Amino acid sequence: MAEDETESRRQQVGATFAEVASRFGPAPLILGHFDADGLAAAAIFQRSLDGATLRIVGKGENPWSEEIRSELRHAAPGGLIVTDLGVREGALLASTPTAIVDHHVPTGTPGDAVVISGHGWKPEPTSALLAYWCARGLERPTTCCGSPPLG
Ligand SMILES: [Mn+2]
Repeated sequence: MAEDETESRRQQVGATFAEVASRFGPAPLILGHFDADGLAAAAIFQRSLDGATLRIVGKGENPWSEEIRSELRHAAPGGLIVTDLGVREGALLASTPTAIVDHHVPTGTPGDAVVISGHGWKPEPTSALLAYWCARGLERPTTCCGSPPLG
C-alpha cells in the first residue's frame, strides 16, 4: 500500500474512534482477546482512556454469548470497546456507545456499534495497530515541546 493511503487510513481510524469516545460516559469497559494481539490492543486502550476498566475474554468465551451479554448489563459501563474478538451479528449492550476494533472476517452487523475493521486491507493491520491509531486520534495537540503520550 502506498504510504499516503496508510496515512489516510490512520487518520480515519483516529477520527472515527474519537467520535465514539466523545459519547462515552464514565468508566468505559474494554473487552479484549486473551492472545498477544488482543492484550496489546487492550493495554493501549486502557492507557488512552481515563477510568477505563478491562475484561480479558478467555479461551472459549465469546462477547456475543448470553453469559457475557448478561455480565455487560450488570456492569453497565459508560461505553464499550471490543477488540480483537471478531465482528458478529447483534448489539452487545443496548444504549451504550460501542466501538468494535478488529481485523478478523466480519460475520454480521453488531447493532449500531461503530466498527473499525482492518479486514482486507493490504497490509492487514493487527488489532493492536488499530488500537494505537485510535489512541492517536484522542491526543490533544501539544502547545509546546512535549512528546505526545503515546508518540
Ligand atoms: Mn487475537
